[in-house]
Amino acid sequence: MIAGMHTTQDDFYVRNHGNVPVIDETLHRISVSGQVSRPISLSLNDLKSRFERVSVSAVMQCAGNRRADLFSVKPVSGDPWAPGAIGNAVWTGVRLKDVLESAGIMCVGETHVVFAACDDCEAEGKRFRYGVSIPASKALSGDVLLAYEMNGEVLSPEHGYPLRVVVPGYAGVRSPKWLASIEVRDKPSDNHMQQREYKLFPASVDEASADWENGTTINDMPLNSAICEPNDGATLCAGPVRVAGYAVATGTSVARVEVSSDDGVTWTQAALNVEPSTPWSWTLWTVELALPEGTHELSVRAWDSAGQTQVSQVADVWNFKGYLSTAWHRITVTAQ
Ligand SMILES: Nc1nc2c(c(=O)[nH]1)N[C@H]1C(S)=C(S)[C@@H](COP(=O)(O)O)O[C@H]1N2
Ligand SMILES: [Mo]
Repeated sequence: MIAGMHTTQDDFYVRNHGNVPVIDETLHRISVSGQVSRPISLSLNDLKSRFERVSVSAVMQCAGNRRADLFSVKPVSGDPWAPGAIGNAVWTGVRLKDVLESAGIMCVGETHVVFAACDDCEAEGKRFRYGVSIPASKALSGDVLLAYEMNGEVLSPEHGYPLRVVVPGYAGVRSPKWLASIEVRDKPSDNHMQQREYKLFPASVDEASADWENGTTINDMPLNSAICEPNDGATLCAGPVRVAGYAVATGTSVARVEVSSDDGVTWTQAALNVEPSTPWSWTLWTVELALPEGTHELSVRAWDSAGQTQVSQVADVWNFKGYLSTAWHRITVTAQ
């Protein structure tokens, strides 16, 4: 079920690689260092009083959203997310751009903005603090926020209190919660989260053969859509059935959403509900299908403003880490 255009904090999925740190907002400082002419250390109060307060409505989604679908081909590692590792919220805070500019960011050649967080993670027998990076070009785009509110409420501990990064359009992994520091430098973060997770490999590669230097770093999220209503496996009354869900595009916009009950032979176009004045939100859609008695497989696919669509077969997007599961979303329902 999608309750509405914006997902409440309580309904919003939570993805934590480590603990939920307990942070005293009055003592917490965020440092900005590296290739800057004026390294700074900011309290939450400094951020709120020195920089413009701005809001951006944007989707947060895990690169592993819809991973569960990939298991039908071959097992993958990671949490078997259904289509619910996604939400849309109004994020409020300050522009990362404004903070970087006040520190005097120096971009010479390839430049990255490296974030470190406060949570302790563990992988390959090592403990480390969560950290990732984004290219400076994205960091300076104006829509990337250091956010302290979600839907007008103070961030809850699970969603990153007191401060998180929100990188609209990028995979959730690039939006660290419990932000501790920002460093500007000439290469991406050395952190395990950047180097050994959230990289895309072809189907022929497995855990043992993966050359991590050559995997594609997942930043921008691809076109995707999913059916949220009815539930997979539901039993319904035969006749007109309301089918609803979301579609999401980054960089482009959702132009069309279609639902099929005959494996893509024919399609019915859905009505779209687009949030005005933000390119980073999801598009909600609904359609009414007349379903006769029997068992039906329903599929959805979206088209974007560049005329691209989703592939039909899960096998075409399978990868051993289970990222970017974007084939047509299919559910099975029984009408009686
Ligand atoms: N510090 C920190 N930030 C993090 C994570 C984390 O484990 N630690 N998980 C990331 C991942 S993989 C995702 S998908 C999003 C999820 O954000 P949410 O839990 O607020 O929905 O947070 C990202 N930011
Ligand atoms: Mo994620």
